[in-house]
Amino acid sequence: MKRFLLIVLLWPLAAVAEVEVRDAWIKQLPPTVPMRAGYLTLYNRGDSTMLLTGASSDVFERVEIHRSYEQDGMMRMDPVDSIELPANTEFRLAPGGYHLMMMMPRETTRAGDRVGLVLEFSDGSRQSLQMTVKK
Ligand SMILES: [Cu+2]
Repeated sequence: MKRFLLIVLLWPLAAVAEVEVRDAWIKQLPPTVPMRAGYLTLYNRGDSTMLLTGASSDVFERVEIHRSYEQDGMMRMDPVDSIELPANTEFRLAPGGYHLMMMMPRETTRAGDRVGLVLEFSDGSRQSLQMTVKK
């Protein structure tokens, strides 16, 4: 029993990830819209560069990393393989720039719902978190 408690108490320390994730959210859209953007802030607390290399969610068939940009007065977006996260640097995925393209929803979501997301990094680590659905 004592050993079990010790493991439980130590677990949160062991699980601290090198990249901190904050303010993860998705825009609420009707289920008929096949894609929506997800945003979050990443902070690399480590002392070496990390790459965000992928993401997945139980609620969406596919999640891609995209970059929005303006060209000839039109907003466009392209998939990218990864996002570079230099050591001790914050990186924001925000409207008008980088985002997670959440594609083909498997469920209807409503404002206030939480959607699970798994991020994959270049060191092989994964991080599970919740995104909040917002209007
Ligand atoms: Cu996109």
